[in-house]
Amino acid sequence: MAGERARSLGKGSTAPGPVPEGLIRVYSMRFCPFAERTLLVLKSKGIKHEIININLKNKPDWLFEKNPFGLVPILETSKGQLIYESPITCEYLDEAYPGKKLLPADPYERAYQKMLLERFSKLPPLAFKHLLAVKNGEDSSVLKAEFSEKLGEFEEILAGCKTVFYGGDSVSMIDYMIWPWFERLEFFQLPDCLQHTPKLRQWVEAMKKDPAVKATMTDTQMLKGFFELYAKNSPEACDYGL
Ligand SMILES: N[C@@H](CCC(=O)N[C@@H](CS)C(=O)NCC(=O)O)C(=O)O
Repeated sequence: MAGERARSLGKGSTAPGPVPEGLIRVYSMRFCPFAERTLLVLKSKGIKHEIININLKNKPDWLFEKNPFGLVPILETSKGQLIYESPITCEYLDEAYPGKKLLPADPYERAYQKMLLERFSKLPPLAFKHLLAVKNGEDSSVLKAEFSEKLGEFEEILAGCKTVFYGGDSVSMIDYMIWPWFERLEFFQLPDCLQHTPKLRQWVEAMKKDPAVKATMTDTQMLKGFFELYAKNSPEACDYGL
């Protein structure tokens, strides 16, 4: 029932029991970029965790008791505490667990990363709309131009940083928060968007060397196979490839 490659729990399933002491649970979905943020932080900090995959096309009723929005990711602690919304789950993990801190200690630097994340939040809906437009055979050029323009802002910001990553010369929280959408550029049919962003291309190459990134990468063909089913509302979508 638990594990990265475990089949998802759907309607009619029993909610998993209490989380064992010394472990944190993440309710996830194998292809979800938001859940990937949480997994990146769990893996980067070496936090012992168990993964419960959720069937988002046939949701268990108990999912809404864990998160009123009915979305993943959700964290559950051994004390029964529940934490949802990906940036909040990641900040929680960074604060609650020892080891490498992913958010900067300096209040301005922390605020800066959160402002960047807010700016980045315009990109995922655009990427998704672009994918749908291509899939439906519609003209996607305006969406692509808008996406590229926003990406250009992130190129300029990185050039201004004069470091490999957005928070310095090692990976920090903001890099993990935005990475899942860069990993999916080909899936979103936007691979050539990096053509005019040399700094971002270097950043992507540097990110690919990060152990947490390596551990969470999903093959584009798998993503495409998943999305074919997801777009048709198939209850098999979330278990694609298992
Ligand atoms: N704002 C949320 C978004 C999470 C989200 O949209 N997750 C998707 C999966 S990628 C989901 O649970 N979808 C189920 C649905 O839309 O009903 C976060 O950052 O955690």
